[in-house]
Amino acid sequence: MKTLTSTPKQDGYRMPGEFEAHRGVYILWPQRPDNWRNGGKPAQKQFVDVATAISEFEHVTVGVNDDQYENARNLLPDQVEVVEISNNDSWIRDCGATFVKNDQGGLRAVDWTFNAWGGLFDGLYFPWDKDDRVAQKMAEMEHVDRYRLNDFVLEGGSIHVDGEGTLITTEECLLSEGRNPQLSKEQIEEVLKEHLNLEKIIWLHKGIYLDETNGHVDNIANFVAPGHVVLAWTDDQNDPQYEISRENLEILEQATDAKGRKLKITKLYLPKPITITKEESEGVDAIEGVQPRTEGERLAASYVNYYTANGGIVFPIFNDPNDEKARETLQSLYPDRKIVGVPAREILLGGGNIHCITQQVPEA
Ligand code: KQY
Repeated sequence: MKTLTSTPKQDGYRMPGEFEAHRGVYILWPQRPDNWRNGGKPAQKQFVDVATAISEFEHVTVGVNDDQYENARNLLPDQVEVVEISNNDSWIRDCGATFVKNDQGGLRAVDWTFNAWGGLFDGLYFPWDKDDRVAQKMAEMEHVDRYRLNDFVLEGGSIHVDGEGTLITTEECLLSEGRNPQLSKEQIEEVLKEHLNLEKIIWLHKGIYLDETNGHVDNIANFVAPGHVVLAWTDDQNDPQYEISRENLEILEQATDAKGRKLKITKLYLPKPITITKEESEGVDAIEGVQPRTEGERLAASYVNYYTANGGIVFPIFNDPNDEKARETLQSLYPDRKIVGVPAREILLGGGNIHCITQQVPEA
């Protein structure tokens, strides 16, 4: 694997939309007891369910730390590949590689700097050195060259692209103090355009209320297809989420994409607010410098945090009346894909959801 000094745009590589064909997907195994309750056991069960659901559609590789290899191998079904990939926690959407491809069958990895969602400013844990090496290891395993950005912090969950030159993100995250405070908004745009081969960036204001990632876009909006965005929504005007979603709707309604198209927008209704129980809170080791899990705290639950697989959509369900409504909406958005709901409260308790624990490798 070579580390390249050019940029994907210079070399004719672009980031495809998640709805384009995949070679497979990576997941990392959860275990840290200061993020996952009861030593990660309940979360591991739901990661197994997610990996199993996705494996119906495409090849799944699960990366684990050495001390969990045997446990993960025993719990995961045979069709899921299990390999050792050292990590600090299990959010491969954020620490993993972003893959770019060209029209001649070429595939490469973009390896951003990862600092656990804000580094020493407001990051969620320390250290994050193993996480920051995950993208390089993925490039090695996929036998592709990589672009490494030592001076630019980015998580994969903070961006979505349409594969035709447009990216959506949030100001709350990309302009946050803990990422790239030395760069202006215009300079950040330039880095993204150069490394993902883009012409247009649509800036939403904020992500889901109380999202500990500083408002990742992958919890609030996604491209269904070029020209079509799904947006997390509530009609409850007393919910702080209402104003956030309404502002984003206005931005999307006024936006045009890289091809000059107006966007079609579909609302995906949120579950009712979900909070941490006493038992859940008490199951997490309280460690200084790590995001606390306090009883009664509201979690950033959203159906938008789904994974688009080859021929399928795997989305989180929360034992909520809106689970069924979400399934219907997703089925109408993706008539040719099978819609699979997986109970995901344990993943939510760790601070993210199904999209956050996956990272696809596009078909070259
Ligand atoms: O939502 C994500 N993309 C990651 C959440 C990280 C939470 C760490 N506790």
